[in-house]
Amino acid sequence: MKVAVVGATGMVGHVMLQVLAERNFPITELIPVASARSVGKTVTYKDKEYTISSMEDAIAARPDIAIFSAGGGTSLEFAPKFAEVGTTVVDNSSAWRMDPDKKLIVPEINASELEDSDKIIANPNCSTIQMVLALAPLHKKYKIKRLVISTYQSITGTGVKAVQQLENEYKGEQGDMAYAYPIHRNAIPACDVFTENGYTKEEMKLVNETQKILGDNTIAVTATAVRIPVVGGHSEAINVQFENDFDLAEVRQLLQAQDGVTVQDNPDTNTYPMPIYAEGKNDVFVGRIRRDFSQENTLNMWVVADNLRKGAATNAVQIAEYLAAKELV
Ligand code: 2RA
Repeated sequence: MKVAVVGATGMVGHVMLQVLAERNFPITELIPVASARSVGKTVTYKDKEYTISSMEDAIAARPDIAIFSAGGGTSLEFAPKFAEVGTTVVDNSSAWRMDPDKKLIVPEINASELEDSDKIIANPNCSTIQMVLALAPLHKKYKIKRLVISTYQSITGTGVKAVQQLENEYKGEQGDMAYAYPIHRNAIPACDVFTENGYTKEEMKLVNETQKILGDNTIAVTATAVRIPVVGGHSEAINVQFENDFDLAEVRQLLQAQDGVTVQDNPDTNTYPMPIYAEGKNDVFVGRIRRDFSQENTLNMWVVADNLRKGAATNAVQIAEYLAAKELV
C-alpha cells in the first residue's frame, strides 16, 4: 500500500513512522511529507532513509492513504486535494473533527461507521481518545448522564518547543517559551487558547468530541484541562454519573474486556496508572476505580495514556489498519 505521512518530521509524525513499522503496516511505498524547508531531507523508517517529498509531489503520487499530523491549516488546504486524487486521509488535526460530514473515529468504538466513500477521516483529540475508550463500554451498559473531567496533560501535547522549555528550566537556563509561564514546578490551567465561554479549546474538545464519538449529545460534559511538567502521557480524573446504577465488579469486568484498555487497580499494592509507565505503550490504562458516594449512580476513575501513541499516532494507524482490512482503500 502506498502511504503518505504528512508532517513526518514533527513529534507525532515521528511516532507515526515508529508505529507503522512496529505494527508492520503493509506499506509498499512510503512518502514522507513535510514543509518546503524540509523537502530533500530524510526520515528513517525501518532503518532505511526516506527523502521528504513536497505536498505537490505526494499528491501527484496518488497514495492510497495519507496520514496527516501537520496542523489544521495544512489539513484544511491539502486533505481535500489528496481526496480529489482518490487518497483516503486520516487527519490528526482538529480541522475536520466536528464537520457533520466527517467521521470521528476511535476504532475500538466506532470504526464500523467507516465506508469507502469516507475520504477524509478525523482522528480525535488525544485527551478525548483515552477517555472515550474507557467510557464506551460503561456508556453502553449504564448510559452516561454527566461527565466531570480534570486532565493533567503532558507537555508533549504542545510540541518540541515545550519539551525544550522544560529542559531549559530544569537546567536554570532561559530559552524560547512555549508557554507564557514556567512549566517546571508548575501547573498551567490552560491547554490551548480560551474561547468566548471561558473554557479553553482543549476543554471544549472533550465536550464536543465525546458526544460525537459516543453518538449521544445528551451527555453533559464539563472539563478543566491542565498542563503539567510530565512527558510520558496524559492523565485524567473522570467523575461519571450514569442514568442507571452499576455494580463495581461488573464495571471492572467491562473495562478489562475492552480492547485497548488495561486495568491497573489495586489500592492494597498501590497499583494505579502513571504516565511514566504508560509512555511508549499503546493501551489506555485505567485505575482508582471507585464509587462516588456523594452522588447516586456515580463513579470515579483515573485514566492514563501516551498522548503521542493511542492519543494520536497509534489511533490513526489503527484507523488505517481497519481501512486496509475491510478493503475500504
Ligand atoms: C494538547 N491535545 O495536549 C492537545 C494537542 N495535542 O496540547
